[in-house]
Amino acid sequence: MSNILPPQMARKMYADMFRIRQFDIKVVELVDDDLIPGSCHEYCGQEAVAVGVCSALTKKDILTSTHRGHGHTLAKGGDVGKMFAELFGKSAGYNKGRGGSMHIADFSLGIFGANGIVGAGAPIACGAAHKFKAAGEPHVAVSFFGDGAINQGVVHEAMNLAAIWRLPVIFVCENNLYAMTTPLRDVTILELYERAQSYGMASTKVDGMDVGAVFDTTFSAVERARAGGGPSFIQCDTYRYFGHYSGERHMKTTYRTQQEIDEWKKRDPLDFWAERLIQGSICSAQDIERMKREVDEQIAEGVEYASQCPAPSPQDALEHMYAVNYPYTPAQGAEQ
Ligand SMILES: Cc1ncc(C[n+]2csc(CCOP(=O)(O)OP(=O)(O)O)c2C)c(N)n1
Repeated sequence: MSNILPPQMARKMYADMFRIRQFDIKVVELVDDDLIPGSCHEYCGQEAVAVGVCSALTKKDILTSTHRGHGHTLAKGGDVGKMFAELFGKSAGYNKGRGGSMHIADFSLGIFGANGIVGAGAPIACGAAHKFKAAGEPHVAVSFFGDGAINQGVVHEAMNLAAIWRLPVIFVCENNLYAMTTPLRDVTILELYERAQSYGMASTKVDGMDVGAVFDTTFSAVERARAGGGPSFIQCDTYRYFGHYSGERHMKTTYRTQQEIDEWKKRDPLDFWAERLIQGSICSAQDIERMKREVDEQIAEGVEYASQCPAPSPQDALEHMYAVNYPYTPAQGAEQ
C-alpha cells in the first residue's frame, strides 16, 4: 500500500477502477446488441494505469488519450451518461454523437481527447505543456500511449522536444505486450523505458496492475514537473483481457494463448487492490460490495439515459462537423 495515499482516495480508486471495468463490459454487450454502432477498444485489465495516473492529477492538468480511451476519460472524471450517449451516436453525447468512442473529449475536465492515430496524443500534450510553462502555470500534461506507439517517430520527436524545452509532460506508456496482433518482442529490443532515458529524462518501469504503485510513481513525476524539473516517462506493464477491439471475439486469433490470459488474470488489478484495502483495514468486504452496487447503478442509469436521448436529426448531419467562422468551410462557402 502506498505511504502517501489518503484512505478515502484509496477507496475511491477501487470504485474508479470498477467503473471502468463495468463500463467496458457493458460496451461489449451493447456492441453485440447493435445499440452501439461500429466497434470499440475495451480497456478491461488495464484499469490500474488510468486510475493510478489520474488520481495524481488535478482537474487543471490535462491528458491526451488513445484509441483505447474509455478508461482514461472515466478516470479523469468523464460522465458515464454522456459517454454512453456518444457511443450510441446520440445528440447528448460528448461530441453530439459525431465522434464516437475514439474522439471523446471534455476540455473542462482536461481531457484533450481520445485519438485514433497511434502516438498522435504525444505532441498535443507537449503543446499543452508548453502553454502551461509559458504562462507560468503549475499544471502538467499526461500523454497516454501503448507499446505499439513506441516505434512511432512522432512519439520520439515529442519526447525530444519535451526534454529540450523541459516541458511538464509525463509520457505514460501502457505496455500490454501487443499492438493489435503484433507481439512487442517481435518489434522492439530493450525495455521501453530505456529509450526515454536516452533523451535525458527521468524514466522508470512500474507494475501496471498495482494502482498504488502507479499512483506513487506518477505522483513523483508530477511533483518534479510542477517544480520545473521537466518531463518523465513511465512504463506501466499491464495486460488487456479482451481482444484488440470488440470484433476480435468473433475471430479465431492465435496470437496469444488462453494460458497467458489466465496467468495475467490471476494478477487482476481490482482483486489485488480489494485485498490490499481489506488487509490494510481501509475498508471491509462489505464496503467493497457497496461500492460495486453503487457503480452498477451508475452504469445502468448511464445506459438508460443514453437509450432515451434523441438521435441527431438527418437535417443536422453536417452541423458540428466543420469549424465555424473559418473562411473555406462548406457551411459558409468558399467565396467568403
Ligand atoms: C499511425 C497509425 N498507425 C497504425 C494504426 C492502426 N492501429 C490502430 S491501433 C494499433 C495498435 C496500437 O497498439 P498499442 O499502441 O500497443 O495500443 P493497444 O491497442 O495495445 O492499447 C494500430 C497499429 C493507427 N491507428 N495509426
